[in-house]
Amino acid sequence: MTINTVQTTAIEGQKPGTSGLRKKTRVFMQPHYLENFVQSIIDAIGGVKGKTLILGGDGRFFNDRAAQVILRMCAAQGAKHMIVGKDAILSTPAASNLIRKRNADGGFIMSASHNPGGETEDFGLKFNGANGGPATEGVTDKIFERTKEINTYRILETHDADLSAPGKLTMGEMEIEVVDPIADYATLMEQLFDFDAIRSLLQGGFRIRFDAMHAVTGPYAREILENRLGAAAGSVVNAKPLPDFGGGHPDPNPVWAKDLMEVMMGQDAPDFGAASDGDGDRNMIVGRGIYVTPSDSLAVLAANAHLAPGYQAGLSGIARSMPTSRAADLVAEKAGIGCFETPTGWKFFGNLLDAGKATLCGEESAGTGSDHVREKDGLWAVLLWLNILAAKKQSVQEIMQAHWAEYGRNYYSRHDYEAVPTEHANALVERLRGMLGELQGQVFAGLTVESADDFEYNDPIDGSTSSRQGIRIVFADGSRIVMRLSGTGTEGATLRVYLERYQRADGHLDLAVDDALAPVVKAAEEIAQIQKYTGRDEPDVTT
Ligand code: VG1
Ligand code: CO
Repeated sequence: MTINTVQTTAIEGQKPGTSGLRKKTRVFMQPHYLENFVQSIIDAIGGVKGKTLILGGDGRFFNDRAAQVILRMCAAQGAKHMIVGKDAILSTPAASNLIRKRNADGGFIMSASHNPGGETEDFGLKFNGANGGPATEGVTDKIFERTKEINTYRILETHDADLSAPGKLTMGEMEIEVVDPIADYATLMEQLFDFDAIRSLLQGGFRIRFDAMHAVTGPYAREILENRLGAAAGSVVNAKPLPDFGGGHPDPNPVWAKDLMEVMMGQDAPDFGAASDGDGDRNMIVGRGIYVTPSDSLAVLAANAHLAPGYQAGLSGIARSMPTSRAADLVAEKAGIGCFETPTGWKFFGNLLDAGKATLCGEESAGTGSDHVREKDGLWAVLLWLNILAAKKQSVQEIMQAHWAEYGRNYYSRHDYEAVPTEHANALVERLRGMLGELQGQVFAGLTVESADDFEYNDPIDGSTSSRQGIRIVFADGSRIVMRLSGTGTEGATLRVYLERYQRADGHLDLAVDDALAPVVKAAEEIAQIQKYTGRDEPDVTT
């Protein structure tokens, strides 16, 4: 076996975004593309010599080839032990759990998450640190710097490792341990939740439907929901992971999980519906006849988490990404616990979780999680919901109504304008930045601007600052507009417009969301001239 040192040249555009590097699969398949990026990660973390690392991915097209390259590069550079999911598959939360449980130095996760997969779609790679969480901004900056100067990488010349069954192998001097991707994760879930109570619920006629969207959670959901908890066979649908996710967008929202929405809104709907994304870290929650926005879901989970054994001591605090609605803040305030507002992306929650400042975290994009791992976790959220439903013996609808009656309701929606020419999207944002100083006191669609800024986050734990994290406009009645550009897309720019309007508990709690938000939508258009800059009359996706 020979270690090859391969000459290469820096490749432009290898800057990790909100969650790792995502590109068209064919871009990743170009000569040296993946290798350059992997070497840059290895260099940025000070090498892998003697280290133990986790490797897995969501099973999308090129997952299998990329895994062999990463193994050969780690073997060439002295890694001691690689723990790999069977067939190089691990959901993102399962990978995070393995890093922590096995005291690994970090892990590679091959996924572009909610982005579509396939040879003509997207691929991605990210690195998580020893705490199990996404590399911090500091580390991703280092990786990017390294991609700009790299001129060689090292790789072992050898056969593919057989990852098709659990067991131990070697590659050069490196030990490879192939593990069952589900077992440790399922055990962790059993420790956190009251499986007996959930089992009684499910066996007492409570029907569920979990849509795995042909992505990585299918086998996890089958094992946990059907095999261990006794949900009726067939409760998990689209359970077979496919390299192209069956041609769909594995993004659990009412638009891309349309089938599930139709079933849940239809006649004889199950009591509870849920879906997860490509890599299993997102969740969508739907009750019979009621969609729960992710922001509301975070608030409800926070208010009721103590009903699950793993959280019975209560929460130390709650953290949410800035564009997520302020529903969780109201729960934190009432409970007298800490409340944190971070930039978009799970990497910003890691320090708060490590320091014990927050127990639950969430994002409006259907990501919820806790300190049990350092990633958002789709099935975890589903199980916490089921645990709460079992304990409260109420329907999803009743739980939501009671929640709003206690805290008031944050009507919320996100409008996405996808594949907008980058210059146009940048021009819109630049124009807004230039206007921020003058907005206060101005009236748009009857709403008076109380404050306007470009969100800057000062990490309370490590003191680092992340600026330009999104334009935030708050109105006197508590309504809010946030605008930012996506950091996960692979084509042009995606403008995300987040809209929120609060109604107090004694206000209107049962408006149609569109009606409730109409003035905020109008104000957003007046302020940002979205139609003019994007050339669109309406958003491509509304969630
Ligand atoms: C999106 C979401 C963000 C999430 C990120 C990764 O980022 O808005 O909340 O953390 O995806 O999720 P952006 O920059 O496109 O808005 V996942 O499940 O795709 O890794
Ligand atoms: Co994901």
